[in-house]
Amino acid sequence: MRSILPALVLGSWLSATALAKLVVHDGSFTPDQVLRVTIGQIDSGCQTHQDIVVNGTSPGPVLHILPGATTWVRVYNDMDDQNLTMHWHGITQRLAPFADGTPMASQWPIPPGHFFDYEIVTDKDDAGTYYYHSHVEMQAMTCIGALVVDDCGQAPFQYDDERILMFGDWFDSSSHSMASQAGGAPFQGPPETGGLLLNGHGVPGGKTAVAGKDHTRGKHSAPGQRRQTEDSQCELPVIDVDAGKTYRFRFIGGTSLSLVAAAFEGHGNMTVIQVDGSEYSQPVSTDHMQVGVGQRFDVLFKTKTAEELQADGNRMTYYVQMQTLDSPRSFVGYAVLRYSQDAKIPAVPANPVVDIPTGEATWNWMEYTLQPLQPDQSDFPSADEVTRRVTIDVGLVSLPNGKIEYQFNKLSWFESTYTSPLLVDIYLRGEAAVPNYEAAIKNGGWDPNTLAWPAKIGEVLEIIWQNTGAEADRFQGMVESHPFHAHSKHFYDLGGGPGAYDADANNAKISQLGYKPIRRDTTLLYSYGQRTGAGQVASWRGWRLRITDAGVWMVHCHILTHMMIGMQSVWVVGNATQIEQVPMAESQGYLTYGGDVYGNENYNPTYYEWTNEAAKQCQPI
Ligand SMILES: [Cu+2]
Repeated sequence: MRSILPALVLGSWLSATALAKLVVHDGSFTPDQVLRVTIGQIDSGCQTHQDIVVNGTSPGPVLHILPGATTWVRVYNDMDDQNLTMHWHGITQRLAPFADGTPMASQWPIPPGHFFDYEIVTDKDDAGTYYYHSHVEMQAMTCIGALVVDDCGQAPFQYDDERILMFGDWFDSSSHSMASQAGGAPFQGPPETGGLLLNGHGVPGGKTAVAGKDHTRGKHSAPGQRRQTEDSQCELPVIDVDAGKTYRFRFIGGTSLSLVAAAFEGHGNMTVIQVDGSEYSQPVSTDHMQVGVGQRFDVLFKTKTAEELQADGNRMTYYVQMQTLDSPRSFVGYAVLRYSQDAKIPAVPANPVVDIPTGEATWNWMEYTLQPLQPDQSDFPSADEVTRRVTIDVGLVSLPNGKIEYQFNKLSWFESTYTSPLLVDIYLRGEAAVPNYEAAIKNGGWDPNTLAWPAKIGEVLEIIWQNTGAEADRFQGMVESHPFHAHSKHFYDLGGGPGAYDADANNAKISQLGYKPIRRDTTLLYSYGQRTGAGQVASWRGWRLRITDAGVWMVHCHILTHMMIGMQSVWVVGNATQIEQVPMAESQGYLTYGGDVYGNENYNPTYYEWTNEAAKQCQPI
């Protein structure tokens, strides 16, 4: 029904199972999912305010899709004056190069009043926990939702039911004004979280939770204003469970800046079974979770039996403690694990209910620990296979205009760096728009002309993040933690530590431990509590990966305020011929702002559809 052209067979760098065709999304086309993004009312943090919502709420709806499948998600930009994109965080999108949702890197943003049909192409082994969020400015503060790739058949672990536990930061400010402030001059200083949210709800610092009352909704506030609502949403967030069951808890680091630790009062250890989707891990037991911005952890959680609840005085609620780690000020917040919907939601406890380890324990949590469930299927390259090491110095500097900027080997990247998306530019100008590999090698990995980082298909890269003490005025010698996220292909994490990376020492450590890393898409370059001289090396984090998928892919810190002041990079994998997978005639609609792939009520867009034939083998459970 969707096809108007016969399927085309693709180049050899693509999966043999992939087919592509041109499709018109006219009146006969029904998207698999629809997301409408607009400015709306958010009841959160004991206040109501206006910010970006998805299908009327923040977070938006939980999307369930299948592995080994092509899913079309229609995203409407119903905002009046802001651009929009949607990124499918953790999905490689190797077969949908224009649908990765990175504005000015892989696509033009969706103009107000238009929609874009995102094609999400999953691989057969992509089952796991992901999320979607806008990649424009700091819209991901509220324009966000969970994305679950369901298992193809039975999951390798048994559980009765599942719950999403998505963390968020609460701020007394809108995403647009926070973004303007972050990029402003003079720099006002790093923002602190106002409170932690679980699935969009929470009680921020300075607010008193209301225990167990009926909800009485406050009146809607005027646009841009906040008003205190006495009852509405000033209760602790709740996760409802039944006694005597095993749950798959899908933790999602949907915060804007906080590294969050969480633990459950009065319950036994959890078992980690997956991290960042895509590959199950060997089970690892832990008494608390630690989830950085952009990370996902799936765990098995056993609830108390009816007898155990009875023995505990028929208690029906237990606290979930959530606290920020590795930030100048620690915030402690709470949620409630509830065994009966009749049970009253308790108020915030006077004191912390569990002891969550901090400091050194933060930096050691799950390090050199998570290994693939099926090690024989691991594609972890050995140290001998590495063809190039890119060492990236992470710095913070002051500019003459009073702004401050994060840099990777002295390069910052902003949405405003390019006047058109680099992928579009490569379509229009071919090899001239592709970063020059030789020039980049001589320049710390990035090409001074295109301001992008090239990689060749077939390379085995080691990317070493090297933290340095800030050189910026007022912040000299400061060292922070950064959750670095890679779009497209997942990497193998080599670990991290204080000081400078020592390849021989770390390779020896990995072989001595017999450690086989698991695939990840977001890992933390920790501060290790360091303070050092301006520009001095402070700590490191290492990644290793095989370069396979042509396209324009971003690698960046996932702290939204850090992204706003330059902590992003654009990588170009492959040459122009390898990247231009969509034939020129069929790609025209993608090449201009508001072009023919951006539909509205008067216009049916035409897309290039990639199909993963492996989808046919998957039957959902
Ligand atoms: Cu950062």
